[in-house]
Amino acid sequence: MNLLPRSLLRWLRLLPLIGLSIGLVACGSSPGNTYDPYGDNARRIYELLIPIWWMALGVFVVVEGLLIYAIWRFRRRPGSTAMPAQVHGNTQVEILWTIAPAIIVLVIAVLTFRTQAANAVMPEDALRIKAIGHQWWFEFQYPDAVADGKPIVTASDMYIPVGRPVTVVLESQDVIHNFWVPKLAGKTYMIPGKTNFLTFTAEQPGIYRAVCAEFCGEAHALMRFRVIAVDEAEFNRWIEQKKTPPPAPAGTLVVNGLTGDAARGQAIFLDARKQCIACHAVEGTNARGLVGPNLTYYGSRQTIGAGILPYSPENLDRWLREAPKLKPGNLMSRVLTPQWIRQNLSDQEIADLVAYLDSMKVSVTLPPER
Ligand code: HEC
Ligand SMILES: [Cu+2]
Repeated sequence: MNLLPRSLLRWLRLLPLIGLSIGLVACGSSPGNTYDPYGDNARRIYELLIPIWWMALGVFVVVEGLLIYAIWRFRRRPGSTAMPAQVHGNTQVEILWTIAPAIIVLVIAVLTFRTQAANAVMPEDALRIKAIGHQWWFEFQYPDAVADGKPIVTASDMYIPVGRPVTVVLESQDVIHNFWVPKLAGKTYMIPGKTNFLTFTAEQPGIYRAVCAEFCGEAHALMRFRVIAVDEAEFNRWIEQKKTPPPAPAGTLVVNGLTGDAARGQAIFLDARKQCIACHAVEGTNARGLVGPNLTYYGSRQTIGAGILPYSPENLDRWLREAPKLKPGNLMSRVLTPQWIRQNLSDQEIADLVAYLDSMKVSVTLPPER
């Protein structure tokens, strides 16, 4: 004999499923959570989502309720053999279920247009930042902060001031990308040959994760960036430091047991045979390549390879050796193939390059991760 009635046992079998659902819902604290906005743009989208969510719940309850009621009320009863009454159509019901959804959709449309209009406002005093999508990394230019006739340029870390509207001018170098900072602003396309605009204000200091949200080729899933929102004074301090090119490199750094020399690293970096300057720029040197990210003050970056590794000299060493494996398809590895690296960069040269790139630093006080 069973200890528990059969029907109860059957319900118990649902427990793992319920546990799994609760577990998945608990993923809510992730950095991509749009239910936890920290910016006005994302907050408006969130505030649009909530009424739509309730309307959807209402539709669900009414439709499923009617369905369950019909199944129960008109179920086959024991002993009944007769065919149920066969009906076709009911004009009143059909009018009702055409008009009711139309009204719901209309309400959603009005709410959506209101949100879109509010999010499209571009205040005159907004800070402009140009964001350019590349396969597979994001470039950021600060046209309001010009040094030596050129805007400050960086990649993967987008610094913004807290509490001040930022208008991101979105462009693409190659294919269609999509700029998405889930906790700050809605997705916006970066389209080659067309300029889009996205305005938002970060309400609190923080490091916000962001991604490319449009499939753009082999390494699309490894195309990330961070928005680093700091208070206005700190932001201006960052800008001012970036306006001056890095000083002549000096000092050494121990990476994986080898002592890298920053000055020697710079010489390797600038040596045309080592290829780096064909694709990378560093302000104040004759490295002016535009294919890859601008590496000025690289030592202050938060990540390596468009967000795939946290920044550290050890990870930079890994990137220079294993980029083809760490980020399959990346455009640097078309030239720096595993074989090319083996033949052209010794362990010592890699240590020197790491020491050089790591030596270029600006000082910033980082806000918390959100
Ligand atoms: C063919 C062009 C090309 C050459 C040559 C090249 N790179 Fe790159 N590099 C790139 C591209 C493109 C990326 C971005 C890859 C990605 O994230 O998808 C990159 C990324 C990097 C990064 C990471 C940048 C970031 O934003 O995190 C570093 C560091 C780097 N390269 C250093 C070097 C060094 C040092 C050399 C010379 C030994 C070199 N590169 C040669 C194109 C090149
Ligand atoms: Cu992309």
